[in-house]
Amino acid sequence: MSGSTNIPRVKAPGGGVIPDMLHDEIAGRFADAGVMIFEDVLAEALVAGLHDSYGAAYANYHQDREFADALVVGDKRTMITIAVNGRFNDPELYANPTIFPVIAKLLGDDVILGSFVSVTSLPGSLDQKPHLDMPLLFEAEHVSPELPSYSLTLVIPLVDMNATNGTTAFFPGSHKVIAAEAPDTSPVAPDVPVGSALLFDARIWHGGTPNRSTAPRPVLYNTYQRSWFRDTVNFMSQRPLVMDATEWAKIPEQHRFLFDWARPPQA
Ligand SMILES: O=C(O)CCC(=O)C(=O)O
Repeated sequence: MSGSTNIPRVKAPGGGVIPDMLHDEIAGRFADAGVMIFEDVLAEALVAGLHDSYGAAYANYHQDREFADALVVGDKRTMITIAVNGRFNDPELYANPTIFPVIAKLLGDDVILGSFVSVTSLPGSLDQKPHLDMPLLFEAEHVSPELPSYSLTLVIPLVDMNATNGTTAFFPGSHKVIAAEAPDTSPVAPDVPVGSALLFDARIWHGGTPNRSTAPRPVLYNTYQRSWFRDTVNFMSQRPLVMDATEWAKIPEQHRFLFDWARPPQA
């Protein structure tokens, strides 16, 4: 196991963006732990608006059953594709000025946004089995811990992630270990309040914790990938990225590269 047993937290000085000179150091700390929390990166009002838009468009998924276009990822827990439109079509979300430079440092400048979804746990959901979101890249597993990151997920809570609503528990450093199951240690289950966000490496062991509240707990899950990498296991029955030509036109030129691979017809 690597030296990391906790989840590093990063806060931009004065609530601004992180100076360029610190990106290498932050990327190094991320590479060691495989998970990192970025504090106070989104205005609470912005997240409240996203929560409203999410509820208006996706409440029909708040049922304990299977859907043709969503994935059950655990007990009362569903992965839902969120269309990049309205409030969700916002560079603060997909190219956040504090977090994105660190993502680009870790994945290279030709990084893409591979999927844009929510994971929503319903009241009464149980612990999710610790897992990796996808199989390791090479069958010769010993190769994997040596590799730099190739897929990172940014979790943006739409309600506070905590022991009541449910959070995601991580085994820091486990992305550098070859194992068929999660480490035999206690995971770290962080509080991630609305306005903060959490980044994790696809190779880290993790699992959602129970939702003990009376309301659904949606979190946005933006997965960034090196341009050559595709997730071949989680999107068998739903599209990873949904965006029509009108929304495409609203993406500022400098961020188009994130979406180019999924460019809609007529865009
Ligand atoms: O619901 C959560 O907090 C974690 C979800 C998760 O890890 C997954 O669906 O892969």
